[in-house]
Amino acid sequence: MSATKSYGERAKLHSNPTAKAFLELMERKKTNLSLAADLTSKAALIELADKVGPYICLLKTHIDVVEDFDQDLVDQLTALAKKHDFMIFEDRKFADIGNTVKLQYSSGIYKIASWSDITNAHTVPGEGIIRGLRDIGLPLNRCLLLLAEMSSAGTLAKGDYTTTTVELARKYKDFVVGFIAMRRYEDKEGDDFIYMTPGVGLDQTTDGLGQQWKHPEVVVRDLGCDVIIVGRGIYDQGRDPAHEAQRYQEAGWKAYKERIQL
Ligand code: S5P
Repeated sequence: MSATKSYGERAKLHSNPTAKAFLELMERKKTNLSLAADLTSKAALIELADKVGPYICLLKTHIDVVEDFDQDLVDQLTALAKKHDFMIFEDRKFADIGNTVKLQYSSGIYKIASWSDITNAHTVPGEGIIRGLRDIGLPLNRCLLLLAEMSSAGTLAKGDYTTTTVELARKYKDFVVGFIAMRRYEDKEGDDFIYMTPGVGLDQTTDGLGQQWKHPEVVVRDLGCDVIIVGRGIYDQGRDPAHEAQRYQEAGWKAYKERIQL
């Protein structure tokens, strides 16, 4: 059962090189915190990533909200990833047919596949979306998360949709390394998926727009997820991002330790 194993033990056994490197990174840096850096200015995004970098394993971007995006932003984020030892996850939520997502992933202004270690996709279109992204990502050592559930109120990603998404992940294990999910699913022989969970907050439970925030203890210890994704809880106005990131890192790590009972 991967839920009770340490990230380090799981890294040793993992067959996907990027997932392996990511699990090793979490163990080495003692953090399961991902920053959701939803900022619209390049300078602000770089400043936030530099401040919060020491506390995170993963920087999650929405690169298409940045108003002054350029290649230099990518170069700077990549340099910060090296400096602080974190990986990058462009939260693109691909949702089209295989041929179209190949173009969206590799081309256009953002060229996501050239810099983002991890990206994600909805399974609404069926398995062609995974095959298209895999054609581009696998040769570059990238990997994919599938959105099996969502954190927002009234989400349609549930029941059979979630079950089929998990089956698709098993079918394309060489490229699909985990899920955006609200809880850990039962393992089958040979499974070791990484569960990343948004909708995490220490101080508030909702944003008035459908987002639902849960405590890291619930998400990691009780529901078995591996990575907490936190945005506004860290960078909202009036907060000190480095201080908040440290709080979330400590809370996430404590919950993980309790889960694996070290
Ligand atoms: O179901 C989801 C999936 C994702 S990736 N719910 C989410 O909130 N997200 C993302 O997580 C969302 O796009 C945002 O970037 C982040 C949550 O940010 P917060 O400010 O609510 O913590």
